[in-house]
Amino acid sequence: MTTTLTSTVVDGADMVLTALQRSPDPIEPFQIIDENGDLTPAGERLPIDLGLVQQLYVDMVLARRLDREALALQRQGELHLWLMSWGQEAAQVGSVRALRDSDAIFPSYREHAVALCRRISPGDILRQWRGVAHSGWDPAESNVHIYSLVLGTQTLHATGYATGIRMDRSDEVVLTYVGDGATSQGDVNEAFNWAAAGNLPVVFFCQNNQWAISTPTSTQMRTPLHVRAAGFGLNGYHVDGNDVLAVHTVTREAVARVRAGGPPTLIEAQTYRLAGHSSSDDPKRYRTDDELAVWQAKDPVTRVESFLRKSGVAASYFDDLTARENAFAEAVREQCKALGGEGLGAVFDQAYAEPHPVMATEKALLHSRSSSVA
Ligand SMILES: Cc1ncc(C[n+]2csc(CCOP(=O)(O)OP(=O)(O)O)c2C)c(N)n1
Repeated sequence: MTTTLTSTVVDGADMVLTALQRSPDPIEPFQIIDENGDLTPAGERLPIDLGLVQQLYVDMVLARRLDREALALQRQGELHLWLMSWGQEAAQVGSVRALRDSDAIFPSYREHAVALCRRISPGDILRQWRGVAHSGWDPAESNVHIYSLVLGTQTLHATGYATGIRMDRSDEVVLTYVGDGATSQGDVNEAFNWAAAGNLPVVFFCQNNQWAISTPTSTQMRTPLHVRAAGFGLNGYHVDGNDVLAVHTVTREAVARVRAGGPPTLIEAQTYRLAGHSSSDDPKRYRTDDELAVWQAKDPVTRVESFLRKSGVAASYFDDLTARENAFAEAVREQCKALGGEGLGAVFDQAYAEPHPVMATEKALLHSRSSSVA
């Protein structure tokens, strides 16, 4: 009898193990334009809107220029810190351009291309990195909430906001950006679960840029993120995050489903942070030149340029864009310097309602190092 019982339990355990091994398989990332700027078999079957590709390309070129200028400004002492989005332009532009302006966005801290697409000025984007304010812009004007530097918290804000949308019976959708590393935070897993449990209108967009500062994705997770979605009750998508048209197509489809009342969604976009984590980071200390070269060959901007040139787009389009890019760079520099340094002391005064000794010490330290502190 005992033997039979033991045998039954063991059989049951075997069944559980077999079932676990049958969890959903990873899928290849969806791609429309490959690394060489050619259409993939999936892309060949889709109607391609060349005007849209040109618009997305402009957005990416300007975003990359903002990064270049901001890093130079940081090196010149005009910004305290800058977090580069270099290499992630397609993931950001493709996704934000799939939303309505009335859809709310909850970013992390690297979504400068998103902010530009929502017409937030370069000066407003740079403001907090210059240290003259705690944040850069009024979310009510752009429906882009302020950058969140505490990893993953924005996913809970987005989920709470989506609860409000559901209560208002509005058809708005919320999109929140999250990094691969931040998905290890408890907050993010709570947001996934509550969004699914309440069938809330939220899309979680993960830019898997392969690194969380110096920690590679491979040491951070065993199950790919898009596979994990199903366990929470989220729809899961996997896309080439360096292919702007694929990102745009996937996000448009995901957002339409959510807007129609479908389950909340997790999109995993494979991309790469081509620069350091921030202006204070040296990525050569933890990743190889060979790895960088692999991803440089997948550059999201140059592949679209190749595609457009092969599609017969006139040289004048590229010339006009270069002129526009240079004028934009000038505006970035001017707007940064126009921010002045007057608010530098105020960020300490506004951290707590009451005076705080640590803030006083840090403010005094800053005063001793800078003549422009008010
Ligand atoms: C709650 C919290 N823990 C730790 C940090 C320190 N930190 C800042 S960025 C970062 C890595 C984040 O990586 P990932 O989520 O992949 O985003 P990425 O920077 O690659 O865009 C860490 C650990 C933080 N800001 N907040």
